[in-house]
Amino acid sequence: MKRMLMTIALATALAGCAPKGPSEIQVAVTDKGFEPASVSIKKGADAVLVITRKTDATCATEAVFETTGRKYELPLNTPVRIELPTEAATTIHYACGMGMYSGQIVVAAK
Ligand SMILES: [Cu+2]
Repeated sequence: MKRMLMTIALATALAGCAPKGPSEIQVAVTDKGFEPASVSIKKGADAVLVITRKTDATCATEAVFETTGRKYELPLNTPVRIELPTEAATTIHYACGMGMYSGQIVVAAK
């Protein structure tokens, strides 16, 4: 019995190594702003937005989400993971603190 439990524990640990979880949408902050500025995902998709600021040349050091008002600091060269609500088909807008650079995520119905 003990051996069986250990086998199960091992199998579970191994399964944990397999790549899974939300799909990552990579967006970079370059001297042109958010790139790509528009990305599309499917409604209901398990997705996370990963923003990595790669330049110090712009004021886009944070991302502010229009609908939620939530603000995410974007430290240089540090991927910042942002959970995306995808229950409804909508367009999620975000921008830098001053609204000079902006991006959007289109949650498409199909
Ligand atoms: Cu700005």
